[in-house]
Amino acid sequence: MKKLVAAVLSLVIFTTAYAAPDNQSGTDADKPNIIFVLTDDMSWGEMGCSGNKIIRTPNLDRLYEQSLRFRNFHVASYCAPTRAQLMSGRHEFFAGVTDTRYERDNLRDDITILPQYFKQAGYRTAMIGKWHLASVETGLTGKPLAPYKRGFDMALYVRNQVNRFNPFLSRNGTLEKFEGYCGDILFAEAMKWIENGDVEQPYFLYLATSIPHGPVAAPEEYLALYQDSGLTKKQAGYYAMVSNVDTNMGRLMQWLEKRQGKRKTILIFMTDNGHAISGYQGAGHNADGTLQPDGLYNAGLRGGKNQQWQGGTCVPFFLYWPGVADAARDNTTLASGMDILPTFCDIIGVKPDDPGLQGHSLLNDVLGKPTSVPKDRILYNHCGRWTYPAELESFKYNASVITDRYRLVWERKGKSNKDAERSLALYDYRSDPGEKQNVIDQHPEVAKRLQEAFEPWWEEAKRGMVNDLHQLKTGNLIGTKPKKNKDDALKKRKEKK
Ligand SMILES: [Ca+2]
Repeated sequence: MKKLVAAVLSLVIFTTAYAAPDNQSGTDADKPNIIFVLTDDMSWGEMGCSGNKIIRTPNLDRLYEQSLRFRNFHVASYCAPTRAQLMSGRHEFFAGVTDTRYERDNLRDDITILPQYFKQAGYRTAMIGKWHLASVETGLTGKPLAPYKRGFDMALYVRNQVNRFNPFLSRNGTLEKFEGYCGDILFAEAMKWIENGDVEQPYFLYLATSIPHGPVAAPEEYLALYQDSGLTKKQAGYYAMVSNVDTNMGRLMQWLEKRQGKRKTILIFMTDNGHAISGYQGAGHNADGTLQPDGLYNAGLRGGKNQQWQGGTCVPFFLYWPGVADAARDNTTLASGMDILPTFCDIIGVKPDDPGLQGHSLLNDVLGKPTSVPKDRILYNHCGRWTYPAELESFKYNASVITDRYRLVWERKGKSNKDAERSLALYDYRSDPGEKQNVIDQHPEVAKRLQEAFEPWWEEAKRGMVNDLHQLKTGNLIGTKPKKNKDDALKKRKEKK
């Protein structure tokens, strides 16, 4: 009850103290700073606040207790596509991103991206850590893909994974060597960048760690936390990396508390996909998304990274905003990584100019007002990752369709992501978050409606896959050529005889 009173009070204070900026010029005293922390390969499962009895995350648990928590927030089930959603406000396919490599992680260069809107609003901008939206220097229309050439004043980054110890990082294109552990370095550099700025100017900081993604490596003091836990060495290392993130979040939060002045700072913590250590299926998960006997705690969700169930796409999203969202509050709006860009634009008073924008602003949700996300919203989750663009059509049903209540999944029967062996399943995830009960026979009309929605979506999505289309058009196909079907080859040989 106390929490509820605090939440209501904070809302009352907010509504009188804050008015969303309605102009697009220069700085504005009402514009808050925004710090957006994104971790890599970490899920609801890796936090004490969601019931994990082994892991140590006291700072994230504290943030959870003070934050607005989006409980039905979905991203792609793997790295680069989620980042494409965040930066573009589009589904990743419509932003050109269908994989983490093969030049299909290049965020198309003909759209305005998130930091550019912050620049329009007069913000100072930085990104620190893992970019993962550029395999090459320039995009298909010849524009640069590096973050410091796309709206970030300062980018201290690598294209993909930051080395765990003593990493090299590019600062606006110039390599710098650092001493120490990557998690500590990224957070320290973030605070340094804030400290060195003009206090009169609002800032946007995007801090994307490359942990706890594999390879597993963490400082001894964090490994020691789990030495008697009964975990395997790899599992303990994974948890140790999470605990390092947690410690650094604690440092950042304490530091911010001392600095909170007239201009408030929004702190967001989010992760880029579901549970994993490394590996294609999501460590500890079987092909059907169930946990292996020695798998790690997954907060009751089915599936992990690269998979199509809740555990692959439903990730933690905590938002802390002093005076606005600073008490425990759960929100269950069907939200998406695509919503970040329109939400931030709404907060800073900029109108996105992208006609292909697909996200919705969550500002109403943040303010505790009725959501502006349509009740009939449908999210399309697709784990692209075809190894060769010529075979993308045969991966068509490596997908799931999510509504406010249901999730339709084309579940594969075999090991391959191709479409040969699949069966349809429907889950009522609101009442069955672990997706144990297939209710397709009880609700065939829902399944039919979602299947019918998916078909035209896929045709449209293909038109957005500019990098795949370019490779197909030029014949310069990058990736692993599929092996010829052995049976066909055998048949042909027999026919010749
Ligand atoms: Ca990831």
